[in-house]
Amino acid sequence: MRDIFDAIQRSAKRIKEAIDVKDIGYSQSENSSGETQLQLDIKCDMIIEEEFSSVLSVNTIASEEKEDAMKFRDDAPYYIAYDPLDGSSLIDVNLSVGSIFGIYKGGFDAKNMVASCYVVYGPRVEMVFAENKVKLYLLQAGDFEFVKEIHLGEKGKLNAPGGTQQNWQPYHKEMVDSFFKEGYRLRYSGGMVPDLHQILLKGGGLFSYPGTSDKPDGKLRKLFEVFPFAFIYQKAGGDAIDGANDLLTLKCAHVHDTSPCFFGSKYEISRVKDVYAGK
Ligand code: P6P
Repeated sequence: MRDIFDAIQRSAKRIKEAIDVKDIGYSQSENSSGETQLQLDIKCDMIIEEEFSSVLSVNTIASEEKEDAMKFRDDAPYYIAYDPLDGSSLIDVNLSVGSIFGIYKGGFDAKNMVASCYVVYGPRVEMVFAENKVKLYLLQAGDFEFVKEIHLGEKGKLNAPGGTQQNWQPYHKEMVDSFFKEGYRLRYSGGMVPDLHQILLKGGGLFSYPGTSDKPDGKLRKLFEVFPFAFIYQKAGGDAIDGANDLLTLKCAHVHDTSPCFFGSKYEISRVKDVYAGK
C-alpha cells in the first residue's frame, strides 16, 4: 500500500503544477458521462496513469476520463479507480477541486475496498488517506506532512444538498428544508471533494446527492466517487447510504455506474433512513 500512497502523492504534486498553469481550455472530446473534457482533465488523467503504470502492486486502473478499465499486470493485487480532477469546471471560477482514489483488492467491487484517498486543491493542498484510520496530510515544502486523524461527531451543523432542486422528490425537499429549520447552515460549492472535506473537518452534517426525476440513479459515480467517500465517512465514524442501504454493499455492473448517495454523521443519516424508508 505504501507504493500506492507514494504514487498518489507524486500525482497530486504534478496535478497541482498542471492546475497552476494558465487555463488550457476545453478539448474536443467528451468523457463517458457525456461531459466535455477540459484538456486539463485529460492531462491529469495521464499523470495518474503514468504514476500508477510503474507501481508493481497495481493490476488495473479505471478512470472517470476513460470509457474502459486499463490492465497493467495480471499478478498484482490492487485495482485503482480514480477521478483525476473532480469538479474541474470550477477551476475557471477559482473554486477548490479534487482528485479521488478508490483502492480495491482483487477486483472492482465495494466489498473489496481496502483504502481510499482524496486530494483537495484549494488555498492549500491537503490529502485524506483512509485505511483503518482517516488521516489528514498537508502539502508543505514539497512533502505531505501528517496533520491529524479525522473523526466525525454524532451530529453536525452543515447541510450540502446536491442536485437540481426542481427535480428533487417532494419528500427529499421536505427533508432538506427540515435541517435548515433546525439551524443547519448551507455549505455547497458544486465540488464533491471540497464539500465533503468541509463536513469531515467541521465535525459533521449531511451531503446529499439524491435520485432525481431527471437522474433517478443520481449523478455521482460508484467506483471512483461514491464508494471512496463512503469508505472514508464510515471509517471516520459516520455513515453513507443510498437512502436505505449501506453504499459499500452495492453492486457495480459497469465502471461508470452511478448511485444516489448520502454521506454524514450518524444523526443525519438516521434521519435520511426514516424519510426514505419504503420510498
Ligand atoms: P450539481 C462536479 O461536476 C460533480 O461531479 C461533483 O463534484 C459535485 O458534487 C456534483 O457534480 C455537483 O452536481 O448537479 O449539484 O451541480
